[in-house]
Amino acid sequence: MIGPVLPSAGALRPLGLDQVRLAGGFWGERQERNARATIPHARHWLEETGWLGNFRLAATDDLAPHRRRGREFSDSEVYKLAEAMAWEVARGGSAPLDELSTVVAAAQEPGGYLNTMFGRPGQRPRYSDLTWGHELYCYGHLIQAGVARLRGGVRDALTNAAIRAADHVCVEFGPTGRQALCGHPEIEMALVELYRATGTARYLDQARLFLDRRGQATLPDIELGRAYFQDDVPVRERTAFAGHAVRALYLACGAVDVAVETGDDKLLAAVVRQWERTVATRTYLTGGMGSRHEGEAFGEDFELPPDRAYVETCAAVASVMLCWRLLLATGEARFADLAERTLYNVVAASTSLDGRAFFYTNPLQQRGSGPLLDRSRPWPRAASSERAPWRDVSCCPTNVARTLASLGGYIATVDGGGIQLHQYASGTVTDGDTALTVATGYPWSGGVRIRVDRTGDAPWRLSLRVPAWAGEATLVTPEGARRVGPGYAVVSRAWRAGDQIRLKLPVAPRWTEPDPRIDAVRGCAAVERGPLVYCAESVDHDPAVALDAVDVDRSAPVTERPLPALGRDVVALTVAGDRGALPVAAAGAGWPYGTPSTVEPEPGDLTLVPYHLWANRGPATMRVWLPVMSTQDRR
Ligand code: FUB
Ligand code: ZN
Repeated sequence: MIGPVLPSAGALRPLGLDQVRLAGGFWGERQERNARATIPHARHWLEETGWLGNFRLAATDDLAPHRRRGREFSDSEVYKLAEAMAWEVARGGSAPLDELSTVVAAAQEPGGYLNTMFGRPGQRPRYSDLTWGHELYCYGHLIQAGVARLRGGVRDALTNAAIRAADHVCVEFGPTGRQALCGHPEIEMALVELYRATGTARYLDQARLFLDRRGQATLPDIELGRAYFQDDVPVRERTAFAGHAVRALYLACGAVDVAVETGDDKLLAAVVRQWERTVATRTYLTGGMGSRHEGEAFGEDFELPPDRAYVETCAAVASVMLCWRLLLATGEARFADLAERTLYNVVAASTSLDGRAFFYTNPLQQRGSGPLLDRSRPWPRAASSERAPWRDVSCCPTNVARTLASLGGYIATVDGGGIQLHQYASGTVTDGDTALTVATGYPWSGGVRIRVDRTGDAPWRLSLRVPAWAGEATLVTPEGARRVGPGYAVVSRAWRAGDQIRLKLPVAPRWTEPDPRIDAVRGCAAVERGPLVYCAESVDHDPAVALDAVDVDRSAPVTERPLPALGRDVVALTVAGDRGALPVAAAGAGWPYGTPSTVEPEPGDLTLVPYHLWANRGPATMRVWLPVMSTQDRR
């Protein structure tokens, strides 16, 4: 079985990307685009920026500090791209991985140390800056790339480099080694996966050691506090995810992995509690996490401003990774629900329609459109409303690339009694002598058809997730139709080849309101359709419409229409509202406060587009949360 997470215990066992093959449709097309456009694009930029060249220079010991290019963690982008390529090859595609592997392996030092930033003549000594240096973080990504290769059945220069690095870490940071931690968690889950892939117990022991060491004030008290790297409170005692969002979520992934492999139910329960609180109070409608630009961090409970939302793409990838681990451990649909929301509304949003430009942050409101970006150079994080081809900190594109290449491994599972489908994507699912074909136009339409192509004689259960947003769905089986509620709709029978069942999910548009404690969007509503969050984008409206001042009429019907400019099957929505009156008498006079305006706003419809597709038609302003007209304002 080939997949990114293969636990030895838990409620569900994942089916690998060799068993779940995506074919067309929303995710199949994105996976294809990832292979065709994003992976070569990232490969180009790794060369262009010199981040791959660093390895070549390191191999010849010619890497004085002034010659090294990129940030302290740029090695990890090479590893994440190698991981993406490894999954791509493993699922039957092709990618120039051998070259990357050779270049990486040649830079490794005797004893297993590998980092282009430290330890060579003129550079700072190795492990002299564990707080910011990212050496162990980079190993984590190297090890994950090595595991991807191993799972694909290949033992090559990359896997050897990963194993040698892991062995080096176990000696250097083991019980009798440095009592130290990396400022950026990541290596924990990588070591557990290497343990799973090789059976070598010391990798698991080392992961547990790192996990237990964190929260003991091992790292220095920096300006942002030790909470920034989760070294303020032991992971078992934490109540919600806090600090730097990617760090917090990667650490939680490692904690689940350690808990599952060591049978530590208390640790698993602690992470589930933290996840619950975080989802209840610190998560955006899109599934995005991390509301603060300062420290790229989670905010306080209900601190979820739409315009200042940080919502780093990597945090969304990490959240999907965590949801998948929790789903496998517990079998509970709520984890697949959040993974779905995050995949459709942040991971899918992060990449442009051509697969060659990327968001780093994913705010829910864009106030200024900014310039059209020149695609020939990297850009800072928030230069424009447009996606950038590359950034000086380009952790997100390679993270999305590895996720899409391995997406087949996040769709379906088995248990003793049958198969569970957690995400709906057209393609095939096989497990032993059972084979299914899934055909769906999801998320544009709500119908999912599953045909049994092959099966043994013994009865088994097919479980289909009904998302919480659906409320209810219709399941049509050979025995007839029935209503099914959120969770898993289970069909248990002796199947025959040719049997078909259909799930009909209600994807009609619906209004959604925020908890009033999210002050920043109180009095607003958003429109969702199926798993998709919608937004108003300036390019669909005439310039007189002030998106930052519009109101919507929730009592009027929401209508649907095709929007082929953004893709086949894409559905746009129209809502009634007004074109935005300035709300106070003094507005426009250089002071944004005053008595309520008596000027009647002009009625006007608003077009809404799927949030994940915004900013594909040039620079734009945008908002997800729409102020709702009070009853007396309705005409
Ligand atoms: O520090 C490495 C990566 O860069 C983090 O995960 C991202 O948040 C970005 O800061
Ligand atoms: Zn990132």
